[in-house]
Amino acid sequence: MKDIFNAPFIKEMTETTALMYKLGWDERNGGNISYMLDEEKVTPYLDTEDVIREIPTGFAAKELAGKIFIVTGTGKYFKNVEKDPENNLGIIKISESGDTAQLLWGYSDGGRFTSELPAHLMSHTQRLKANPENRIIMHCHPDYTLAMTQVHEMDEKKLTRTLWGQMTESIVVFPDGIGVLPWMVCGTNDIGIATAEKMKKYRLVIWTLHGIYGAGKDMDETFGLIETVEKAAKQYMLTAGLPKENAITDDNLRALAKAFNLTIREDFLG
Ligand code: 2HA
Ligand code: ZN
Repeated sequence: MKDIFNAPFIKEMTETTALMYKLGWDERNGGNISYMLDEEKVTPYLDTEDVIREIPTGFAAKELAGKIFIVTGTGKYFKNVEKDPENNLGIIKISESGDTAQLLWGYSDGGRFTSELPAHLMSHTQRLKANPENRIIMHCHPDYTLAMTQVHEMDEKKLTRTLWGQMTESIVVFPDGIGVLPWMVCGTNDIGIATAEKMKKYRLVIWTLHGIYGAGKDMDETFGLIETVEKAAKQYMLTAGLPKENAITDDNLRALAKAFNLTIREDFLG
């Protein structure tokens, strides 16, 4: 067996959590990431039949039976993942019934996966239907996005249009727009179901007064989606209340869609 501490997926998790912490997106135990790993990328490092312990998932993730994920731990700090990945991360395999996660590696102090596992697994299920290449679900609490949820109407069309209007790159990066949930209790199956419902249509979902979810085929795509929303939200918050001299028009957005061959949510314009 190769040394798992050299596995590319461990490096991706430690580098990404460290970067997110430094950006201020993941205070204390805030935020979580789940990354679906193709079995052949895991077997050089781990015997995927060797189960350390079984942990109930709290719901039946049947469609993900046999799938392997590396997931941040509950109560763990992104700040600490890089210095102790084996305690702060875990590799789990979803059982046949979907209601148990078989721990293959990690959570070394007896811990378990993020409390947001329902939202993650239900979102993986929906995003895989939309795009079989989807691998990552990422959740965090970026400042400007969060601030915006206090002062902007939390309507999907209006919020997306505002963010598209903040900078030229927005619509190029997220032409499919942003789903919005009202404030809800986090860590529950209910918020998981509601998030996954939005993930049928969107790769980005904002939880009002809480944070953001992103989905993508790899870390760069997923991180890039959230980073771009956060940048646009920053523009909004930096200029909120100031008189606007210039603005991106619907026609500008249509021109971008044409130039970049984007399938945009046309009904979010006008
Ligand atoms: O895991 O961010 O939503 C901490 C959270 C809960
Ligand atoms: Zn959160």
